[in-house]
Amino acid sequence: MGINENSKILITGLLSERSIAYGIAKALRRQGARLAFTYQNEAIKTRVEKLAHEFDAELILPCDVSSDEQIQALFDSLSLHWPKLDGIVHAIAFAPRDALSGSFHESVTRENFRIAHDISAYSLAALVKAGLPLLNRGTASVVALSYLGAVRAVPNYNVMGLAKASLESCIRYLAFSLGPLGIRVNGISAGPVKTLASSGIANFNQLSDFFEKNTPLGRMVNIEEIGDVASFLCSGMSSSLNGEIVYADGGFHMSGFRLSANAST
Ligand code: 0WE
Repeated sequence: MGINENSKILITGLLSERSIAYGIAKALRRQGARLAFTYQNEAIKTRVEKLAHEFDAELILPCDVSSDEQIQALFDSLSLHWPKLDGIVHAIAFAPRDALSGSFHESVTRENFRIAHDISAYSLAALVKAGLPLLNRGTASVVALSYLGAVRAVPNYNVMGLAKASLESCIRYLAFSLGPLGIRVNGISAGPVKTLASSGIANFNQLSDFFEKNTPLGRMVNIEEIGDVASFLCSGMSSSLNGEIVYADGGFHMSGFRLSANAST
């Protein structure tokens, strides 16, 4: 008997076997959850379907979160198979690539600010708003993925940091307004993971080297570990957590500095 036994959970953001959504699906499935997935567009449909089948996906539905119509259509279709839903996992982020390199003040534009916030932050509110009629009162749980760049200035992360700050605030406001309905909303601020989204990012290797050398656990976090945290947040094991941001980063965020490169000190 797993901690998510028979929970019906919608997972967004699955794109490859390195996606954080993949690690979350694996953990939730292992804990007994029943899963549905979204894919952004026809170009990635078959790819996502193949991955989703590994988790015995019951539904695989299109949803580009930049479209209100597609978000509504997602829950309309979902409700035909699942009249009720126990959780939503938000694992979607996007900023135009040129926004994610160089100095913030030079790379920021009105347009890349708008896109980053629309896709990475507003989409959480939009999904929860449209999915609310399906979410089980008293037990449902929403989980979204954030990153330290929301609360610290990280080189190159730039306008994505502002969008993650907005996402974290959105988590708190949703937690506040849905708490009385017994629906919880929490976030996971994960350490850096090499995914399709992060590969090819300027200086990502430098960033992960620095992370490994400076996080107390001395290693990267993997998507299975992030999945375990998500499974916990989706389960009744976390019934008292609401509006929380859980750092899955081996202690990186709370560290001041270290005195030597020796892993034992
Ligand atoms: O949130 C993220 C990355 C999200 C992301 C990635 C891309 C790459 C491809 C959003 N938009 C795009 N747009 C693209 O065109 N992370 C937490 C991973 C990440 O991304 C960084 C990081 C880290 C860590 C970018 C710069 C610096 C650090």
